[in-house]
Amino acid sequence: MTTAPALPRTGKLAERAARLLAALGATPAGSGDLPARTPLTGGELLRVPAATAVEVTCAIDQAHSAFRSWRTVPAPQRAAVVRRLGQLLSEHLDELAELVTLEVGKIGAEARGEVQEMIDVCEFAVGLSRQLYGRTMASERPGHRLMETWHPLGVVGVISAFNFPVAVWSWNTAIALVCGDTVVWKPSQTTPLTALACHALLRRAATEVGADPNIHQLVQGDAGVGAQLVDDERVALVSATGSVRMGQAVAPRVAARFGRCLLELGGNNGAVVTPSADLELATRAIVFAAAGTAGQRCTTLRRIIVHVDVVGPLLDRLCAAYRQLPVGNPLDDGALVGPLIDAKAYESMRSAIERAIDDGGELLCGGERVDAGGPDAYYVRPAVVRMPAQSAIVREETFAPILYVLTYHDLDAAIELHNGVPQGLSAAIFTSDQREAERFLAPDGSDCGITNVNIGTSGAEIGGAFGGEKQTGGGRESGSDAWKAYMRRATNTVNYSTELPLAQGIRFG
Ligand code: UN1
Repeated sequence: MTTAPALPRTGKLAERAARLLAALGATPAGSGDLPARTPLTGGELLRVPAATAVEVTCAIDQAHSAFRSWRTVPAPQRAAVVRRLGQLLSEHLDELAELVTLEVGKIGAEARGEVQEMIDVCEFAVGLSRQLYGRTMASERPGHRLMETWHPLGVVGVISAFNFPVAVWSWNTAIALVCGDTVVWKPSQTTPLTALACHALLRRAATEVGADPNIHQLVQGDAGVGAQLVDDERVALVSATGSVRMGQAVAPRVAARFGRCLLELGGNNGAVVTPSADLELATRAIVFAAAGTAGQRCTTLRRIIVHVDVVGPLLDRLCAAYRQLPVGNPLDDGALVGPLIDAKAYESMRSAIERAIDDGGELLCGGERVDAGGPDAYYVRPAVVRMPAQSAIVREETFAPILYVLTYHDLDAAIELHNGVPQGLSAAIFTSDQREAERFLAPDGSDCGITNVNIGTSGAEIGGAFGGEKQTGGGRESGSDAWKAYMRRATNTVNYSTELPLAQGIRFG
């Protein structure tokens, strides 16, 4: 272990968390079954009560009955809640970001970026509230109008993951609320405090603009709580972010009751680096995408596929940059890599590196634990591992900062390797050759939901639809027309003539 400066004690962090919660308008948690830990030291900050089965049912009841009137409030009026939420988030940006740092270990800049993403999506949703457009189509019948109308869907169950504890909630909730849905949120059990804070801010926003605060419900707890949302017929849409395993458990159950699912599951994101790439720019982009957030984004860059002619110079730059990455207390301004979320994450990182080495991989740099927060904190140096082939471990998503390096001779083979994994979230190509860039964006190029040129795989803007293909689950949330997943479409035909012409020219009687 290498040594870094000591961190504040857990007790001090707990006091800080309680003060932040109070400033954000949440009742500081007292006793309860759910421990809120900080990865900064691994210690317990506070405890939060978990919802009982009866409380979950009651939360769904309340969201369901709030929906009955919320759906008839005009969308631009519904937007008032989201507009106020955006303002409150701007006022409390630093406090909420610091709570994210305490609970998840993100460095300050990334935690503030996460809250900024929430503010951005609130603005987007407010604008959207006046643009929930349906089409009018040309009817084949005289004196008829054919059109579609988008209506609110119902209760949306939001299941979110620890790594974006607040932004993913906001993408779903801001859009769902302007669409006229109500929300029951089951956050990760690892992040109960930021959930309390968001819930308090949203309820405050609703109360201040005169809306029914029951449009949002928070249910905290383990997978059993999520299962109730999954199985309850009144939950029209289950929007779940997490592992492929979680998605495989959720999707068939929701499908069995003909509910809707929006899944944001694992990623195994790759970047192709071609001979014409600007290596300086590519290196900076790769370091942020692969080592940022300690490798714990679903968009984290996990594989680079580098042309043999540039692999040497690229790896020289990359390893030099990796060796200088400051790993440590995310409350310090200088840190760029905070801790892993817990011991399990560290174990999976270690075992993935071992498996990669067994497969003939060479650990070029990183991978070791850094002694920063005491025995229960898991700070690691991000790792770069050169692989002879895309073996089974490379095709898996390990939620930790490991970057696998593969090489290629021709672009077709690179694209084949790139797409040769079960996940399909985010992709990038670094090139100055327009043909190569276009080829990567073409139908026979990257098979991912997000595909970038000369930008890393992570850090997507909210204006685009976010999500991916294959085992990533196919869902799209946030920008573009992702709102359609949160509404139901009605096709309407209106006859304003005095005749009754039938479609397809049918004569009946
Ligand atoms: C996630 O990791 O769950 O593109 C979401 C990004 C962020 C969202 C990541 N806008 O990295």
